[in-house]
Amino acid sequence: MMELPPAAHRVETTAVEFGLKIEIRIMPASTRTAVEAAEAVGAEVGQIVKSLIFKGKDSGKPYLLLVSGTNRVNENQVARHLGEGIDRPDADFVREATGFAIGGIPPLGFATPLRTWMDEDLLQYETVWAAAGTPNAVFSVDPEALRAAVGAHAIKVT
Ligand code: 5CA
Repeated sequence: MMELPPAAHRVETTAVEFGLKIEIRIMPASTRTAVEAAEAVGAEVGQIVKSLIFKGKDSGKPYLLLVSGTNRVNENQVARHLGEGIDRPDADFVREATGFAIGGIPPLGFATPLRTWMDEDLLQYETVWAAAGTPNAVFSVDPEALRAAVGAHAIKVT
């Protein structure tokens, strides 16, 4: 197997543990944003999984939302599912909660598991692409298989 950067290797190892079949690709171009990732892999922006961290307003705890690249999260809508309001945390909080840096946050591979929800719009695609731990590493996956592997509920986020 190709040698992966340590952050991408953590994603790979977790996928294997979860029985999720993924193939990580290290791209020559940036995949830091959903638009860049879509360009790099030749997919629609909607097929890109944004792994977004939110912070519970009451608990201060992190939540992971897996969101279609074309969607903007309606925080009030999502709060109804989470049971508390949410804020967007700063980059330090995201790093602390996930162990990864913004631009490469993956949907799995965390030292401490994150409570995770998935944008139902991702499930319309046969294949989606998510970050694999670095700003130029991605992997493709069947969205339903990803949802099941991470134990996420599918919800409307918009
Ligand atoms: N690799 C791509 C596609 S998979 C990616 O990670 N896209 S992303 O959308 O999931 O990650 C970028 C997101 O990080 C942005 O949508 C933005 O919401 C968030 N972000 C960017 N800068 C900051 C910051 N300074 N603090 C908190 N969040 C940030």
